[in-house]
Amino acid sequence: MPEAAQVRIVGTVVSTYTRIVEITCEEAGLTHEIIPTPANSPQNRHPFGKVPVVEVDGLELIESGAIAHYLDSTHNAAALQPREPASRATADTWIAIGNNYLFLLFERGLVMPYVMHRHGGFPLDVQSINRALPDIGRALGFLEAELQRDGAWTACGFTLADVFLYPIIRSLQMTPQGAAGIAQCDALAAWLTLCEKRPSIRASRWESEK
Ligand SMILES: N[C@@H](CCC(=O)N[C@@H](CS)C(=O)NCC(=O)O)C(=O)O
Repeated sequence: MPEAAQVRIVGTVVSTYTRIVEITCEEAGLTHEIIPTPANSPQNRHPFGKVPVVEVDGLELIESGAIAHYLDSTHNAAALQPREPASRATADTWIAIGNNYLFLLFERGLVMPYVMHRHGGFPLDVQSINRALPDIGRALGFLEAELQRDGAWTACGFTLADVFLYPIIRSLQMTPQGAAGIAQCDALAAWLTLCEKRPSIRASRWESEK
């Protein structure tokens, strides 16, 4: 009988946050499987109807930040978390920026309108897109300036900051306006290309990227 995966990821298969957990598992060398479950279905045990919910080590965990820190700390010698407190604060700041501002802005402004159009057959919500484009442009300008100045999100190589920011920014790049905006950001585009060389990023590619 095949051995059970060490990590069960209950969530939608094509999801930014499911992918964040997948990348963390890949980095930690943890076997994992996705139990396809829509966010707002009765089977989903997240109290606020979000995905993913993760089962690992006899625990049930929610919230990608808590999940990623747990997996990395317990199964990867915290290799994705800077040891030094100031650098760790920088990594955590980027995770918070990704979760609290970038994800919501990109998801509502471009990613979901295109998902609904391409996969749901709905007319493209041009109004929402046009409303969000100035803020998305400003966010990309901010990210580009930070990367131009520092060369990386932290001074500690590939960290959880990269794990969180990659799927958030990559999903934006998969929309026409997102791709055009990112193409104008040399440092950001180069960082995405660098991430794509990493086995954990390649192993977690969405079907639409293959
Ligand atoms: N704070 C949650 C956010 C997770 C999240 O927003 N997941 C999205 C999928 S990528 C979701 O569940 N969306 C469904 C919804 O909001 O109804 C976390 O960090 O895990």
